[in-house]
Amino acid sequence: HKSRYEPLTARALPGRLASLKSMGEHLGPATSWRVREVGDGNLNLVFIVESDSGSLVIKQALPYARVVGESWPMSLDRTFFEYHALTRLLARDPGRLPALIHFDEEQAYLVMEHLHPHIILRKALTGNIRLPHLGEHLGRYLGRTLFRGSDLSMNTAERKSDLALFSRNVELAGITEDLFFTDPFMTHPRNQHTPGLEDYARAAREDMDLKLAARSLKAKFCNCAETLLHGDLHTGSIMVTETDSRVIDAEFAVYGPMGFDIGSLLGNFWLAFFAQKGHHPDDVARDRGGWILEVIETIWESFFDEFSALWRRERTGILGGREFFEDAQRPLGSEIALQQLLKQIWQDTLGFAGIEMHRRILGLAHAAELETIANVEERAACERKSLMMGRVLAANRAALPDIRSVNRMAASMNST
Ligand code: SR1
Ligand code: MG
Repeated sequence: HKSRYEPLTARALPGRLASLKSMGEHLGPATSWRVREVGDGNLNLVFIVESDSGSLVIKQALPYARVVGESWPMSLDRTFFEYHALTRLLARDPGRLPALIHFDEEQAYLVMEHLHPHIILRKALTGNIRLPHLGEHLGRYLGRTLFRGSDLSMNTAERKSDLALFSRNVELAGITEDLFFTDPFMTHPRNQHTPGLEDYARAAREDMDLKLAARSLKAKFCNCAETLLHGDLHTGSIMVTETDSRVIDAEFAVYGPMGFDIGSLLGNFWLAFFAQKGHHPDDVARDRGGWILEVIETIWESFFDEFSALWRRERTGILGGREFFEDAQRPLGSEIALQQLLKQIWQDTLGFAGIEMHRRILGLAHAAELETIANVEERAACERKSLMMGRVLAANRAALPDIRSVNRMAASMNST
């Protein structure tokens, strides 16, 4: 029934959405709406609609990948999955994502709260704008959504039905399988990299330990349906002000390992850290780029604390109901099980971060923090350090004990 779908344009939008009750309630009559298209992501159209009464965002899927064009057809279903993911994630961490106003399945668009004066986190990182609450917001978001979307929290019927629903998000899961775990470690026409990185690109294709790590992490992503993931949690999927942080763009949502969301996010933060030298060399020389490492540490620690707190007070699901350890070993058994799980999530996190750091430099979709370094030699220098770090994270993940020592390694790699 998608034959009646038509992409919106800024000019046509007021006429086409005029009869939508929720739009009228927020914005008043369509004749007063001002519309601009602002999408700068890889896939979709994004419109901001403003009037004297307020503003809203409309996000509409295109039947192809915007970043490549019509030669890469893509189904419109991703809006359906984003809608369902948004409802779940909002319930699990209220207020940390934009409010949902309306979903139109046939036209594949969502109407959402317009976040302003928020900016995309990638821009804040590149601009060296400090965000004092960011680490805590994101760590708590990860703890809550990853715990509450899992067997630790959900009952059998709810969990199996969501697993089945999000298992149908096959097209976007397939993109992740290819773009994260496969393309960067082989020759592929979709790959691109900064001139000067040929030796590193070749090394990534020939490095057996790295390729084995990529393969086993891909297997984990495909086979370990541990929780409902955001699925594309990078620094372009977060909008910020000094006091607020919001997670957007959950269309890649799928059941997968908890470490995938955490690792994707931390990998992008480490990329932003290495990119700082290309944007603010004087600050980095005075060691002020280190604030990004502090955010990384806070994210992991806040995730750890929130997840542990939920484990202790909210373990109502299929896996490890509270009565399971109700014997002489309680609470010891429960605490040991928690520490075992957190250790596994930690190692997965590092592995996925290392893979994300490779694919954002050697694959199709790059990170704006690095891409906006105009001097090609400087950019390549930042990217080499990122790849060195990413390799250690992916291949040596079992040997890295804690977030502080990993950050010390990042700082020392950046000091040369
Ligand atoms: C064709 S899609 C490329 C990338 O853009 C999205 O934001 C995801 O990160 C995906 O891997
Ligand atoms: Mg996105």
